[in-house]
Amino acid sequence: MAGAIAYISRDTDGLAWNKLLAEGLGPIDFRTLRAGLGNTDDIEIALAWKPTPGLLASFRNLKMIVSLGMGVDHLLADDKLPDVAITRIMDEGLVGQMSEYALYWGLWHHRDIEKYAASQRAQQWKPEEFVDTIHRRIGVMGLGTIGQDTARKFAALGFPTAGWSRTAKTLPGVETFHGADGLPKFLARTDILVNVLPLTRETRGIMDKTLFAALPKGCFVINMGRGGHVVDDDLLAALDSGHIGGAALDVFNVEPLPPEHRYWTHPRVHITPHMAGYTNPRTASPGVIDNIKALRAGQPLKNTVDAKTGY
Ligand code: NDP
Ligand code: OXD
Repeated sequence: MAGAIAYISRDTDGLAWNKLLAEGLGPIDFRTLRAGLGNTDDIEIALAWKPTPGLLASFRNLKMIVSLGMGVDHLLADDKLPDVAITRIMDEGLVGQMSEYALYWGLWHHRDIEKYAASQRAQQWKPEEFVDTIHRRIGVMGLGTIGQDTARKFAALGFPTAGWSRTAKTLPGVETFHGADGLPKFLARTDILVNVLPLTRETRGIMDKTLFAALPKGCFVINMGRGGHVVDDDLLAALDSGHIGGAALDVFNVEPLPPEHRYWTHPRVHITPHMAGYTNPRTASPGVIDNIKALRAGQPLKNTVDAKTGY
């Protein structure tokens, strides 16, 4: 039998992955952190979500790390990460959920649902001022797998939609901006900002007072990238001043969000517990199976991660 596949996650037992990988690969030696890894010299492949720093370096015969999240900052934060191939899941189910999350909050804000809920509580029949869809400008920061899907879906609903990326991109129906020079223009035309950047050296803290000041007054912010993108005090100050109209936050600098954090009670902050996109083994496993087969056949891998850019 080929080398062992280790499932390194404290969140779930890995049974679904074991079943799906065995269906795709035939008999496998599948180990889990929860049940015990046995002799770690046997481990050839590690499927990992937030591994303890240094753990992967102790697997002496490791050949490939598979990130169980589409984000890989949890791996690259480990300064002892072994020098082996790093790939990430590519999960169309997760991508769809992420777009749903952005669409939900975007439409919730656009259609004033919170005001109507308050009117209902007061038993008031009170139509709000109408904003035409063609006048509500959506801006998606990060035009990768998730950002492109999100931008396309907003554009399909008729919202003027733009995206911002590191390198130049063309996306039908979506206005595109890139690089530091493109950021101010992108922000100035954005009424609902969706962040779905990866967390890297360059993007950490990018959502700070300068960025918020460059957005039009009343802009609604949706963060489903990473908490480390946001300077929390700057966001709170922008919300308190009314410059930022509201924020839907799925990810935080510290998770779980500490009980004393001001976000919990802020009237214009909406919190979800890092649930915008769940890794779905059913939709994520085919790409992982292909990569395991490719690794064992000495063929090129897909969905590789560039440790230099950090994504
Ligand atoms: P990709 O790697 O496919 O795309 C990243 C995008 O960000 C690219 O368009 C890239 O530009 C752009 N980018 C990277 N660095 C910069 C920069 N310095 N300036 C401008 N743009 C930049 O990522 P995904 O779409 O797959 O995922 C994005 C992130 O979403 C993940 O890293 C993760 O943090 C988060 N996520 C959150 C989840 C949740 O449940 N909340 C679930 C899954 C993911 P270019 O195209 O030029 O390379
Ligand atoms: C991911 C996540 O990166 O769930 O996939 O955050």
